[in-house]
Amino acid sequence: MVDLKAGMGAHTIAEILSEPATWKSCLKAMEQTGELQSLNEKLPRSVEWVFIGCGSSFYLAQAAAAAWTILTGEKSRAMPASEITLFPQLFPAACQPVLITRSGYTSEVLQAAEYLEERLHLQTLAITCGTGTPIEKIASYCIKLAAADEKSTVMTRSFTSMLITLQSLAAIRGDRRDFLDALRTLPDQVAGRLNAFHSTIKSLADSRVFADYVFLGQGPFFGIAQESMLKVKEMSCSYAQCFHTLEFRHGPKAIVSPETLITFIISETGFAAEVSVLEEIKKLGATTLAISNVGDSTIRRAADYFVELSLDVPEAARAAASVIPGQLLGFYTGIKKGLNPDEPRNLSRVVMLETK
Ligand code: F1P
Repeated sequence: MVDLKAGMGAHTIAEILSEPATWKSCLKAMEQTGELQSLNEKLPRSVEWVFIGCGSSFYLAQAAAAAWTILTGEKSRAMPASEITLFPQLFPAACQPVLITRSGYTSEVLQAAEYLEERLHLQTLAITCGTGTPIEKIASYCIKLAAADEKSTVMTRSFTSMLITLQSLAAIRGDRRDFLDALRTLPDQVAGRLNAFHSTIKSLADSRVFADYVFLGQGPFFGIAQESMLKVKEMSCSYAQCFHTLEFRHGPKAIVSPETLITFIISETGFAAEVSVLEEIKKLGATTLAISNVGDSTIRRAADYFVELSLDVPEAARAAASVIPGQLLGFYTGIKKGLNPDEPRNLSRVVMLETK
């Protein structure tokens, strides 16, 4: 499917296209160990859940927090790990902290974990794709998804696999049997759609490079829009921004021109309101990409490019699949600009800070 010059980005594209199979392995591993059920029994109820991370893992925390409240009815929020150690007064003392870190080595996450365990005496839950990592030693509980670990610097299958695993825990906590059953069907459904996503996004990226990439999403799709923005920044060194869809009218639409690609990750819940922003922004002359589970004539008219997810699962369960077009856009725009998505400029796979 993918013919790349000199293996440029070979790890990243292989890991993106391996997502459905990786999700299947992670879901199976969780079922076999039953660790999510036992965690659900051990972890406190009726407290706020605070999802914590850095970079992609912070945007994952945003998507996970939205899904947590939708599936359990419990309060939740997302915070970058640095906020906990720099402004501890902003952290809710009585809560269940969830530390998200692909590598298990990120300094801000380890510092936050030590502070929460040792100073606030909270039993933290960590989720990681690493094995034998420092976070495992600090956190009280740790979910490990070794099958989702990656060679590439940027997070792709680790992001979606950790999100789906946290959604599974939320569905168990919220007694949402239907959601768990739906998640089990997601890998095969997405495997059947991947070619369509791939060819639409590759033809978009091959057609042109934009001066500015904007990603819009609401609810459980805002964190997904954030992560899609980061993928385009990291892999193609392009200028990219993210907003809540309806917030785009309140000022940011001033940047709209044919040089701006505006990507709408459209929810089912806010469909009418979000599509009316798409129509308005198209009239202002933007180039538009719409990602939605189903498309109607309005979307097909107002979107220059359209990715129809067409997944038979509840809305929140579509979050992981809806980030794949952004991953592919970042990848192919990087390739088009002659960059190697496996080695993004200025980036390292893990941010480890010197301790003063
Ligand atoms: C994740 C992260 C990535 C970023 C870069 C540096 O850290 O911030 O999001 O793309 O690769 O690391 P973690 O999840 O390993 O803590």
